[in-house]
Amino acid sequence: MQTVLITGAAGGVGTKLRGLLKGVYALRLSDLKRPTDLRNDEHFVEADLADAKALDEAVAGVDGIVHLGGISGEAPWDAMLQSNIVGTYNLFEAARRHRVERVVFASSNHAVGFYPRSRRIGVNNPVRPDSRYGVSKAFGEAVAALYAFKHGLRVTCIRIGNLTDIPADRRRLSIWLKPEDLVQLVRIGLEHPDIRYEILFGVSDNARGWWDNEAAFRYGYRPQGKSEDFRDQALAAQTKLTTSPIAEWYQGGPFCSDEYDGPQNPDLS
Ligand code: NAI
Ligand code: 15L
Repeated sequence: MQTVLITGAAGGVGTKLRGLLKGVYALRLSDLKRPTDLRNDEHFVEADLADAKALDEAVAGVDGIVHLGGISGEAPWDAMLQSNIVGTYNLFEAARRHRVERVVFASSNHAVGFYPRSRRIGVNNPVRPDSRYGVSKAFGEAVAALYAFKHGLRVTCIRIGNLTDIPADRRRLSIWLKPEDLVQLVRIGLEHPDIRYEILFGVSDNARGWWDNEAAFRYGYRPQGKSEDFRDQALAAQTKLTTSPIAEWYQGGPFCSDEYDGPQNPDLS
């Protein structure tokens, strides 16, 4: 059985994955803070991603890494710089030093948030980050490519839409990711023999989807989640939200409208 390190294991996605990957891999968990529900049979290593030395203990001896750790929304630059930029660089550098073969990087839809909802995009469209957070994910995808092509790691970047049990609102009807579908994508990244460097979209089989996930399908991804099954709940939740024309226009939603001081009637290309 492969030994797999999950960084950010105390977070929302990490907590789901810990349960769903139990028995599939021998898991090692890492985070800034110990998960409150850590069981006796789980192996935890406390490490700040910004501390290269601390990462050594977490990474040594693993076959693969699922890198979820870091700031998961918009934040001031200094914090983003340490956790997501320095932290992600340190993670890949530790993986190289310890000869870890595979890394799955949790990227985000916010690396491409400034595409209008009317456009269908694929992984060959240039990044259009919608926030400092989105910039940090575009950086992570670039570092991942460097370590794949220069140092021989096998790396999969998953641009996650939104992982929840059910889609939370109208925008999430387009980007929802069922937890079990993320497991499929993670397993492709950790096991598929043909992976060198890929960007895949972390999205379920949503009728309102915006992303061409052809690469994922080529690797055998068969998403089971269908957001339309939850349409009524999501649209009911939407009526309680305050939103704005910019947030509604772009795929990144509020990440686009927060701090926005560009044209109020942007070129809609
Ligand atoms: P979360 O915020 O719940 O968990 C992130 C974890 O990373 C936290 O437990 C935190 O303590 C840890 N962390 C933060 N800075 C750290 C540092 N410097 N060193 C070590 N650990 C640190 O986030 P969530 O929702 O679990 O997301 C996991 C990953 O997936 C994140 O990278 C996020 O950007 C990405 N993602 C998540 C999406 C979602 O729908 N939840 C959507 C798109 C991307
Ligand atoms: C993300 O990247 C965030 O980590 C998550 O908390 C959600 O905000 C998600 O994107 C989203 O776009 O809904």
